[in-house]
Amino acid sequence: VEASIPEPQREAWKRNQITSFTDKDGFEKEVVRHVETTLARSMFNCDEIAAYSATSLAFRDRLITHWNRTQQRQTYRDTKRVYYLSLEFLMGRALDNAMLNVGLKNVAQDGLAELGFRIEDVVKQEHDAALGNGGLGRLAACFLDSLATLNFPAWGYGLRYRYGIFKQEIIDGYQVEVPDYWLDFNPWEFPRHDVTVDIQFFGQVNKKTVGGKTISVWEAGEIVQAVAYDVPIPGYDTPTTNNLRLWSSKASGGEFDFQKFNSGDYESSVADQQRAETISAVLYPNDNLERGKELRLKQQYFWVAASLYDIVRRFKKSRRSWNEFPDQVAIQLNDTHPTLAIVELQRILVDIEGLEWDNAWEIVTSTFGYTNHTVLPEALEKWPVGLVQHLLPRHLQIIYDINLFFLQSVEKAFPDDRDMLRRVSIIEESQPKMVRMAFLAIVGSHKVNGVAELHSDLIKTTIFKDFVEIYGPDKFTNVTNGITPRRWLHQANPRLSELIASKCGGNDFLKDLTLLNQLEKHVEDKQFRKEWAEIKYANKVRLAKHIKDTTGVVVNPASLFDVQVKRIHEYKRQQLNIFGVIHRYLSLKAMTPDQRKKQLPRVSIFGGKAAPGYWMAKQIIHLINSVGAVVNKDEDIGDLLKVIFLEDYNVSKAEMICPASDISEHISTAGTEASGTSNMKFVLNGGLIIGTCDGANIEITREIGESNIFLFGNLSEDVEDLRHAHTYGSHTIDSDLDKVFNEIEKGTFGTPHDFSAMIAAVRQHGDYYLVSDDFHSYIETHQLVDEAYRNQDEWIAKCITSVSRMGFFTSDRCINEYAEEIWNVEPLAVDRHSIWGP
Ligand code: GP0
Repeated sequence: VEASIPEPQREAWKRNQITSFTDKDGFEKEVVRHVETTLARSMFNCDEIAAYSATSLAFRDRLITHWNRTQQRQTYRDTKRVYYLSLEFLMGRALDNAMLNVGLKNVAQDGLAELGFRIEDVVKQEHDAALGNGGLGRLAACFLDSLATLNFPAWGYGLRYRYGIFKQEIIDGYQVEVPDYWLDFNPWEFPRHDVTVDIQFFGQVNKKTVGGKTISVWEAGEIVQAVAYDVPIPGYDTPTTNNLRLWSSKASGGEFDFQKFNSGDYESSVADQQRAETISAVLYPNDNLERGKELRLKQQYFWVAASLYDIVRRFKKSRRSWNEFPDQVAIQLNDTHPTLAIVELQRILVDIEGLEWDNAWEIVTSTFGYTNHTVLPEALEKWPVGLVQHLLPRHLQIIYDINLFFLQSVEKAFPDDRDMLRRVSIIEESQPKMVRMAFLAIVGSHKVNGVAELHSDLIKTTIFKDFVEIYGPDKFTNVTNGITPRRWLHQANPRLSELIASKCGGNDFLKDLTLLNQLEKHVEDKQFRKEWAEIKYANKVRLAKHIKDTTGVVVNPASLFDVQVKRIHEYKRQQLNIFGVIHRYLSLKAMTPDQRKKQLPRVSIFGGKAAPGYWMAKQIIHLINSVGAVVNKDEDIGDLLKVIFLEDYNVSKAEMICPASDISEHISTAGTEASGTSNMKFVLNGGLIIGTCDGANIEITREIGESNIFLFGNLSEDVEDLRHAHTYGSHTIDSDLDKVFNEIEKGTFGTPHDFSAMIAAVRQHGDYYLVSDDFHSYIETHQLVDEAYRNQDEWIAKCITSVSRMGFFTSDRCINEYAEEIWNVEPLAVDRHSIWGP
């Protein structure tokens, strides 16, 4: 059925074009209308939640008209689109971001005030959209913001989990996980009950001959329906509003299986329904760890198949030949999670569209790009061949064929190297056999990138070394990560953003972050430094209040705030930090009261979630809380040291924490943190960092200068030898660290047994993460931090200088690099006034 309105009737549509509010009165009208109609309330029962809901609905209406026009424009121009496939989108809150991006926050603030609300309280009613674990998911969210801001025709595709990352509670010093049911009221999504795709699983493959040609037909064993939910993504200071499409699973064929229903098997028809819904029920809460669960593989295929169906359907509308597919479509794989998309597109082209294998494969490999986010072996995805066979029988055949042709070409190029074939095979000949997803992603893509220079070099010399030999170095590239300055400066730190704007010629720096370099000429300006310091202090006061409200501990905002917030992981080394804190505590205890008076007061702030099954990470959380319990009530120590664990670290809390840090910790074992992105957020908010020579820390140092960062520890090129020496040589641990361990073992911080495994990991089990090797240099560097902080004037100068040199780390730069080097797409120029035409 043709849904497009015929030309003669379009006049009426154009006449009745929706106009969005632009001023306070218009905004208020919309809020009142939504309170009284959509929410069926009135001024007699409008609480902050209702005010939040109505404000969101008012902005949502605005976004969706922009969204419609953006889609019309993109369809009309029919240029190449980018599709960003990510199993995680860690979006955080939407309202504040929407208000700022469309430039109407002031209007909303005034309007809400007249209606009886403070905008800060209204904004806080929103539940974070937490469909991600950490860096990888948040990167995807920053990319969406940049893609829209830069007017790229781009879509995100993900899963609409009913439960996002769990809510963390700390009970008796331990992490407890609580489900995050976030969909009760979510004004930011549009269910598209008309956009559905049937996804099949299990079954068998039959050969059929059609017109003299043998084709494979996959007969389904089970069908599940994917339903689209659209989330509008507003660009900053542009009408472009892109789409994030999230798929939700449901039983196909309506609510019930009517045959079962009618034959009296009501319960089992409800059970089928629930089984289907399980697919998109919950986000797997692992960061940098893959656990090979069948349901996870089902999620991956479900999401990838629905997304590709949608992409292909859109491509087909313009009736081009298949060979034009890569000119119209670029698909980026955020890690290996969507790698089945490569196989699925090959299947569509060969089995359904009838293309020859080689022709199809050429199209497939020209379409995909793959981003690697880690070298940690435990995070590299592998699926048992048997499981893939069972769930996706036709896909396994295609994987075997892809592998066969690939290995044949390798054999041709390296005729005498049999071991090479074993090493690079997509199928690992282990017991059981495994499909190596990263290798499949490399073979099926035209570009592979790492996320920081060191990381991109490391993948070329370690895990993907053979592939560089096979394909040559040009297939591998680097795109250093970035962050959106809209959320991570303008939204999180409005006062600093305003101060910066006053020195950089207005808000243009938010769209061209290199304009920050204009700050540098004001570094010596006393008044400017003073205002800068005042803003930092106010942000610390705000965090101190949050600490008091949530933990009961009173901290002095004049202390040095030392922050480490990120997922808890042994490679990120929160244990190094807490051992350092214990060392500081012991030193303070050993001092006379007079000596103590000369010490710099410090607050050590930790936050982050541990994967529910990651026992050691949970022990680290417990140790931090146990140390806090002792130190925070020690009257000898008072303000000199406080140790805080902030519960339930998430995006909205990060927006409060980043602006309040003096120094933050990015202290992974060299070579293990692919990039890190919070390092960028902290520096951009006028905090300094202490870190190892790892990930993006290295490039941050290059940009801001060595004198503005506190680097310590062994280098990545030495890690292997050190580990080898621990295992095969004698391993004497650092003497200061030994004292820390002895104190823990004395029971100073509670039952020593609770922490014995953490200590044994260093003392007895080879200290894989090099905690002891880096301890001395870590402690010394923290002394340098203390000294530097005593000179507030110079400290502030370092902060300002650093911010002025952070232009490189905007995700806008990143997206432009992807667009040019990997996607070959161009932005669509937007004319703010022409809506219907080209
Ligand atoms: C990498 F492999 N990352 C993974 C993963 O499973 N989850 C995840 O969040 C992160 C890296 O650890 C990172 O270094 C990186 O910057 C981020 O992906 C985005 O590239 C954390 O900041």
